[in-house]
Amino acid sequence: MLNLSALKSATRESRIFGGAYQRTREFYLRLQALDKSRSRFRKIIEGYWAGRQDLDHLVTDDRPLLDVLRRDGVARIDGFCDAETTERLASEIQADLDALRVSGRTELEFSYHDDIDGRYQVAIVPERHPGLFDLLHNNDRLDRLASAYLGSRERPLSHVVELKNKPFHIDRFAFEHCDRWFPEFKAYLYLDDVSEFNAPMRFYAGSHRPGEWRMDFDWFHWRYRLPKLGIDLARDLAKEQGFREVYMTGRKGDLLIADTTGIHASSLLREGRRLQTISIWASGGVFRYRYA
Ligand SMILES: O=C(O)CCC(=O)C(=O)O
Ligand SMILES: [Fe+2]
Repeated sequence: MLNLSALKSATRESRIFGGAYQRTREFYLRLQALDKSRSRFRKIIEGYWAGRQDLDHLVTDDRPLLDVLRRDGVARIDGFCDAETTERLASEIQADLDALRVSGRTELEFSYHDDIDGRYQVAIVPERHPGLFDLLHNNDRLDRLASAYLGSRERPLSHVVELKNKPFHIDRFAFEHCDRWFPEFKAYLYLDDVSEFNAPMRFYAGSHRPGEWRMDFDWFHWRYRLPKLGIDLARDLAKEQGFREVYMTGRKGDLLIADTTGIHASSLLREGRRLQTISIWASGGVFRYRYA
């Protein structure tokens, strides 16, 4: 039966709170319009680009890879680890995955992951995962590639193992976004085959390069918080700017490298699971922080 008085009070409340919400939103929009910090941000960005060094000599055999990364913002190293090594490395995290099945929630420095988004991360540490840590943390090839790409000598900032195992969950990265407003180099080691059915990352190739189109997003990110673009805006931009939306599938043992300053998002897990590691290299001094 329809409860009229409950309906009336719900309507009244939604009007009151809806109005408050609208006024708050307008207030923030006005505040942003008045915000004079855009020119300061522009100078910081220009300073960042001017401070980059030419470190191309660090890379010899991987030169074609560096070129692809510069062009597209994303590239794949097929068979980075052979099958046997991949199995051995994956076995190092089995105990953590078993523990996840019980607790269902993982906490990291800047975020937590739980059953709601069906995505879990565990930090890779030398005591628990010696082989994985050594492969990712003491990898001269990756340090050189990352440093040449970033234009500064860098070492990795962090490594995690990530599991996605809840089919049809919309996770927090489903919305198109750019992880940072200055370049970063991320490496993803696939510990599962990744097909169109188990959540390959979507990346807008070409969107990692600096450009006027992204100035407002980057400024907002620097000043307030990470903006989420969403699929419509991202696809409009792709059409306008000539970005190409690609699905980053691959095989177990492949390594995906990406500058996630470019627009990207997760895709839906339809079946099975996706297990991978994520490592981050980034410059930016005081702006260092982790956002996977
Ligand atoms: O899960 C994905 O495919 C994308 C996640 C993401 O946004 C990232 O790794 O930066
Ligand atoms: Fe991201």
